[in-house]
Amino acid sequence: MSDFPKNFLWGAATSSHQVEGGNKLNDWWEWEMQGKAKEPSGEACEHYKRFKEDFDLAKGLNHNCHRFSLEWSRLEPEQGKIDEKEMAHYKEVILTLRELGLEPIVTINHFSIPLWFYRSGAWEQPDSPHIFSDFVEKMAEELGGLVDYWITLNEPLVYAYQGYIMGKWPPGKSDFYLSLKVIKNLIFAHVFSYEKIHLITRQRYSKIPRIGLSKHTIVFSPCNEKSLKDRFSTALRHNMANHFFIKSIMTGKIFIPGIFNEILPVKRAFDFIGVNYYSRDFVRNIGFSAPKILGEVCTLLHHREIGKRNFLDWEIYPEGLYVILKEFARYKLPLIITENGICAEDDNERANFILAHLKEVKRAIDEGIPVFGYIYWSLLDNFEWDKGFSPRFGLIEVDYKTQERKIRNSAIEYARVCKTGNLK
Ligand code: IFM
Repeated sequence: MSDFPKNFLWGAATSSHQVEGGNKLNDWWEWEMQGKAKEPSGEACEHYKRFKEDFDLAKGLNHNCHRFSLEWSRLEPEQGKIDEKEMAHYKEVILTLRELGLEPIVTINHFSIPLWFYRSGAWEQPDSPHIFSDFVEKMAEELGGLVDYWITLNEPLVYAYQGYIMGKWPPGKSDFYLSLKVIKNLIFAHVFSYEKIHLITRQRYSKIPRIGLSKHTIVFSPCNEKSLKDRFSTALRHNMANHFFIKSIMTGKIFIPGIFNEILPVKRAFDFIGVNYYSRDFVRNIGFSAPKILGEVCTLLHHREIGKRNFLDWEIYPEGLYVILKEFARYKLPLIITENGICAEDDNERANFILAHLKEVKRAIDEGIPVFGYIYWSLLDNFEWDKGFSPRFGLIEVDYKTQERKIRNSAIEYARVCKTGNLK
């Protein structure tokens, strides 16, 4: 008997810029050409050409869904002009998935943005939510009949954090208040898109779509349990990083004292929430003025000795997934794990990682939390943004010289669970 609910979605994810190759018209390509990433994405996994072969492999691994993203810069290379050839490409991608019996879970924007949008101010521009939702409207018109599950944005806070606080991703800025503005625009962008997809799909296709976003989550623990200051910053950071974005959309209000008090056109603009979960961080208080009050991530040795770490040095902390699912139950919405994965040189670690995290998902489900799917990150080894190609997250190994695919053992172990729903 399966340990998971009937019709549970099992699969893996990719994102356009990380696997397709040749995405020359987006911000990342320019950033890479300026030598600001570890290495350029180049042809990546050539997934743009090889998607059929890759989906056949996913089917052979018993997946029944697949999450991928549309490349905005291919589809709208110039503002307002949809490229029909690219539109046909993504229709073919979706139809191929459908023919194989893989439910397409379509992310509309997974970080990379067209150069024209980037150069006119990206998500800083006050008009950005409208510009994005105009694009989304066209996607709903074209694809609404083929897609049931939409994810408007992938990890909007990660985008704002890496691009506007850490300066490690385009546009390479370091300005806390600007990052808040970007976050506000991303919230509006999601809400406008939610409304448009619903309207168009209902009117044009007499269908009710399911729309969510993929929220990056992370568990935070205080550096020193006994320090009230550390505990305070930890709680604040935990709340800001995990709940602020979702809570604003749920309540229809963006509120940060002295900074924002904005009302959204609707409340609860979600049909489900996608949870991306990888790890835990320890937090140390460094002051009480903003943004110091959110503390800083502590990398002291004693934390590093607690648990195992992945290739990128992130702690492997399966219980954190349970913690997050329990907390997200407060939103009273269906939940799906849209990303969970490990980059590891030893593939046994991947198999253990998947099973350990699935046990926590089952624990949450057994306690009544409505999780309806698990999507591993990633189907293929791929381009890990500023870190280049060295981190290997894939169920399927990619030889970047020959583009040969090799199914890892962990993929076979995961395939057994996808088939039987059984963790033993
Ligand atoms: O590769 C990324 C992905 O693009 C977004 N979520 C986290 C993954 C691993 O870092």
